[in-house]
Amino acid sequence: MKLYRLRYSSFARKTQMLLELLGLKHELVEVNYGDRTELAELTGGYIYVPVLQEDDGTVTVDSRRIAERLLVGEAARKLVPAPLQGPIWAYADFCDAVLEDVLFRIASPAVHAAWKTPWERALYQLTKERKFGAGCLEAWLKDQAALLERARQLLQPTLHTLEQQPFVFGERPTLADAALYGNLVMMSEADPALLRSLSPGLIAYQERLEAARPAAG
Ligand SMILES: N[C@@H](CCC(=O)N[C@@H](CS)C(=O)NCC(=O)O)C(=O)O
Repeated sequence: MKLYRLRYSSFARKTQMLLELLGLKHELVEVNYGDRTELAELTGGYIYVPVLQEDDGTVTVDSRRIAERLLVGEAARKLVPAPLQGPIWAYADFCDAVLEDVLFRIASPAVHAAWKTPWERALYQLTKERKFGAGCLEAWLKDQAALLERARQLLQPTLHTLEQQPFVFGERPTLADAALYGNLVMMSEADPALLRSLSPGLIAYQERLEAARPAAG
């Protein structure tokens, strides 16, 4: 199968971690920011990431729908084990909505600065400003200390949990960890210093989850 992603996308990196935890062989396709022809043709016009194309040609868009499709049978028993299906999905949704809403504002100015060409930076800025208003990237950079403090508050209960057990729901990784990881890797891809300033404990957790992936076959 093929996973279309942008390296800094929390939703794409969550999906990639799910595939890795499940030991599903896949090819990563780093989407060209300014030319999404392949993606548009594949999906009929949806050009967000992630998009998953399975070997039989089935195409699924939206990370939650991809997770719902992947997490059935043995895969669900592994990454959404009973009786915790409800809390695990709810924690993943918290990561994708509440947590992401703060963390992407912290990461976005650095993602913007990292684009190599002026037109990529301009296009990135345009997509953000059309949704969040003119000057949003500068405003988020200016408010970074307050945004980091809000993120620490949101993550504090999780950090307490992770002081007592290796993963969010216990001894083994679940969908919840993949969703949290997606958000953390968005931060470290933007600027590793950002994740460190959020909490050094999260770097150790990120490495622990990466080490828990089965070896690629
Ligand atoms: N609800 C979607 C959200 C997907 C999404 O917003 N993806 C962003 C990256 S995080 C994207 O593709 N943005 C396009 C762009 O930046 O041009 C999901 O969970 O997959």
